[in-house]
Amino acid sequence: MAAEVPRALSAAWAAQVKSEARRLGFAAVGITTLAPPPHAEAFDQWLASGFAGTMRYMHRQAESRKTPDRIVQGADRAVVVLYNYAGPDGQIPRACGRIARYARGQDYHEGLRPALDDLADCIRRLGGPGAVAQPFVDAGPVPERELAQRAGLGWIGKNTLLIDPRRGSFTLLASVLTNVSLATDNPFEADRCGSCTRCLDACPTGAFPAPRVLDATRCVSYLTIEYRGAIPQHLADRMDDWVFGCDVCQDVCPWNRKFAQSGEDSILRLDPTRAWVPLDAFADLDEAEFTRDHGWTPLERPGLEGMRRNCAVAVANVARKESP
Ligand code: B12
Ligand code: SF4
Ligand code: SF4
Repeated sequence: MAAEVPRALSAAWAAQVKSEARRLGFAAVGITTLAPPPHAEAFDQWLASGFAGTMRYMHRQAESRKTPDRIVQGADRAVVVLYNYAGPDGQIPRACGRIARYARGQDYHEGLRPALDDLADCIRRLGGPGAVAQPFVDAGPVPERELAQRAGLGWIGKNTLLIDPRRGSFTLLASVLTNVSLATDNPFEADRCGSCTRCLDACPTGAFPAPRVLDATRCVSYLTIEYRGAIPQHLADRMDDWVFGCDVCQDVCPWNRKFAQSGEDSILRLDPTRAWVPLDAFADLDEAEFTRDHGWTPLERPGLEGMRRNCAVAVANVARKESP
C-alpha cells in the first residue's frame, strides 16, 4: 500500500510522471487505482461461454485480472500509457496478404519496454526508498482496457477497443503498477458510440455476439495469430486477404476515420511497406531466414508454419474473389 503523502505532493509527482511519459513517446497517460474492475461478471461470462478458445492463459489469469491489486505486492496505482500508431494506410497490391497495422515492424512487447522501464525508474526515484514500480506491456494479467478507461484515457467501444476521442483506437496500451502515491485521474464516463453499429456490421466473421462482447474463436486476429492447426473452413472462407491480425472493426470506426490524429510513432517506427506480404513470401523461406526477416516482429508468434497456413487461406480467398 502507498505511504500517504500530502495531496499537493501526490499531484506534483503525478504531473512529473505524465510529463516524463510524454517525453518518452507516449501520446497519453492517466493514473488510476487498482480497485477491482467493474465488469468482472462480464469477464466470467466471457470465459464460461468459451470465447477465449485455446487461450488458456485467460482462464489461468482470471482471478488476478479481477483483483489487480494482487498482481504486484503493495501496488495500488496503475500508470496507464497509450501509444498511438495511427497513420495512413495504403492500397494492397494484387496477390498479397494484409498485415494488421500494429504488426508492421518491431514487436511492441519488446519495442515499448525500454521506454516503460524508464518511466518505472522515474516513478521509483520520486517515491524514494521502498518504492515499487513494475512495467507491463500486454504481459501478465493486467486488465489494460478497463484500467485505461478508469484512468480517463477513453471509453470502451462496441468493438471492445479503448477509444481515445482525439486519437481513435489505433493505439497500444501499457502500464506501470506502483505503490507510489500518485494522484489519480477521473474515469472517462461517456459512451461516444451512440447508436452506431458499424464495427458490429462490418466484422467479416460475425465475431460479435453482442456489443462489447467478442467471441475470440471467430475473430480473424485470433485465428491468424493465436490459433494453431487448420482454420475451420467456414471461417477461413470469410477471412479475405488478412494473413496476420485484422483491422476491419477499427477501419470502419468514425472515431478513426474522421477524428483521429496520426501518431508520432517515435518508438516503434512502423514501416508502411510491411503492410502486406506477397502470398508466396513464406513458401521457400527456411526457419533461419524467417527469424532473420520476421523474428523481431509480431509475425514471430504464429511462426513460419502459421504464416504459411494463413497465406494458403488468403490464396484461396483471393482466387475466389478474382474468378469471374
Ligand atoms: C486476449 C486478447 C485478444 C483476443 C481477444 C480480444 C477481446 N476483445 O477480448 C484477440 C486475439 C481476439 C485479440 C485481438 C485484438 N487485439 Co488484443 N488483447 C487481448 C488481451 C491480452 C486481453 C483482452 C481481454 O482481457 N479479453 C477478455 C475480454 C472479456 O475483455 P475485454 O474485451 O477487455 O472486456 C472487458 C471490458 O472491456 C469490459 N467492459 C467494459 N465496459 C463494458 C460494458 C459492457 C456493457 C460490457 C458487457 C463489458 C464492458 O468487460 C470485460 C471484462 O473485463 C489484451 C491485453 C490485456 N492484457 O488486456 C490485448 C489487447 C486488448 N489487444 C489489443 C489489440 C491491438 C488487438 C487487435 C486490434 C490486434 C489486431 N489488429 O489484430 C485485435 C482487436 C480485436 C478486437 N476487436 O478486440 C490491444 C487493444 C488496444 C486498445 N486500444 O484497445 C490490447 C489492450 C493489447 C495492448 N497492450 O495494447 N486480442
Ligand atoms: S478484428 Fe476483424 S474479425 Fe476480429 S472482431 Fe474485429 S473485424 Fe471481426
Ligand atoms: S464503429 Fe461505431 S459502434 Fe463501433 S466502436 Fe466505433 S463508434 Fe463505436
